[in-house]
Amino acid sequence: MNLVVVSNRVARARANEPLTGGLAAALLPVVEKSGAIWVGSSGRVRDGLHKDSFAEVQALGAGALALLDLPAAHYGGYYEGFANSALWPALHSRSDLIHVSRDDYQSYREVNAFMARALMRFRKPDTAFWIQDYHFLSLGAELRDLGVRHPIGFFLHTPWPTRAIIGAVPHHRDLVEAMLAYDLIGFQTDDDCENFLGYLQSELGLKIEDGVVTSRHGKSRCAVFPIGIDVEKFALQAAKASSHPDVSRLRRSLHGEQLAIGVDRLDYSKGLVNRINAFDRMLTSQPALKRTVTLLQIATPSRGTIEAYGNLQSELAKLVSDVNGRHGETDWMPIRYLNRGYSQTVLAGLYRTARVGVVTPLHDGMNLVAKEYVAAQNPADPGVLVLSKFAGAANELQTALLVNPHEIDGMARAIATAFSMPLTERRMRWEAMMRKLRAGTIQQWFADFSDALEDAQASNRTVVSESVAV
Ligand code: ADQ
Repeated sequence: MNLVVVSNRVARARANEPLTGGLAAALLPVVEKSGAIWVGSSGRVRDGLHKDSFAEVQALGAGALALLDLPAAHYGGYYEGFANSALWPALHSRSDLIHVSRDDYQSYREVNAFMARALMRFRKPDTAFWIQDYHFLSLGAELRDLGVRHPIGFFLHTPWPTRAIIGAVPHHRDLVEAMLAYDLIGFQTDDDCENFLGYLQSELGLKIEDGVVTSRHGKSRCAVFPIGIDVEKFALQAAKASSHPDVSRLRRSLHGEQLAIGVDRLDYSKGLVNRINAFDRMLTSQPALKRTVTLLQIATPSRGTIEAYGNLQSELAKLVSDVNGRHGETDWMPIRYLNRGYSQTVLAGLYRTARVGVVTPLHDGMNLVAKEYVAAQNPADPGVLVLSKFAGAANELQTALLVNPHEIDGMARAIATAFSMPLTERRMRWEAMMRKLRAGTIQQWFADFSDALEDAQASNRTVVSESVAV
């Protein structure tokens, strides 16, 4: 099978650029090895584009990376507009933040159609397309309209919410109907898959049998493929990174305090405000912890031109400064707050230096930081993961200290418990999590989805002629 992977962002749009998006970071090593062609946005836009607007095609392992300039007239409406101001908030159960301008949906569909036309250049008899994420819900339908009968799979990296919440997105029926052009639709968790199937049944009145739905496009299989990381590579990177200058400097600066770490894109779904409030609450209720602990919060700015993100950035900066102002001393600050990206190597070393990993999203498809933190630990003296129940990763990482990020007191207690946890318990919890990570690596995820895509198409599209109208 000749695989073409499509995502909005691709790794290395610019040489040596740090990867701060989960999708790009996760996909790079496997796509590199598989020989697949990875197509995505170059990050640039242009006027007057036709389908051959590839800025460049460069080698990527045994395959290639193809970067596409997107049409300037539609980019804002597609990316900042419909994808990130309608779909993203809804998919993370924040329908209060949905904000769409009049032409956003049209632009979203135009960019999906534009991408479909561009992809035709990679079509060979044995090609299979694997589309990533919410930016391209309707790309499969556009490819079908161009006559593509090849296998097309789709994987959603975010959660899929309940019918009521997705129903708040303008044109939701149109979009979900378009998704049925995919042979295989993958989700991170059982809940996401069940919510999606529930929508198909109750909103579209479709019949589902063993996860397979029949529509006018033929059959689409819906299934769960929890994404993982390259566990061994990350563990090795973390061990080596201990001597990296950035990591050594951090260790030297600690003067015996224990470190907690948070690493996130600056996004309202990540629960950053609640986390800082919990750290504050912990220091207020257990003042003896002052000077003995520090939180290193790395929050990389993301989608800054969207109002909700700009507001969050200001709110967090103010909150951190308030907590530091109240609890800090001339030679100790409770929170070190950084708005920048780091290489994966440095990040691995920072995780390993921290006794506690704090990953407390309000909603998250999976959350790779949780998995990376676990993989980076020193087996002889591992740290403790404090993890939100609402991250997909909580399904696998059951021996983390699971918290409800809306319960600030409970989170404060869990962080304090993590700091004081004895070595035997830390090891027991960590070993159980490592077994889970090793059973579900990124390599496994890639292989499972690709195999399922091959199988799904073989059985599904044979029925196109006897299809049932949606
Ligand atoms: P994201 O929402 O981007 O991903 P996440 O899964 O946590 O979230 O991945 C973030 C990735 O970016 C991690 O690999 C992390 O190491 C990296 N990163 C974050 N901050 C960084 C920084 N400052 N410097 C360098 N690297 C940084 C989406 C979904 C998730 C899902 C992933 C993958 O929202 O739920 O887990 O896709 O499917």
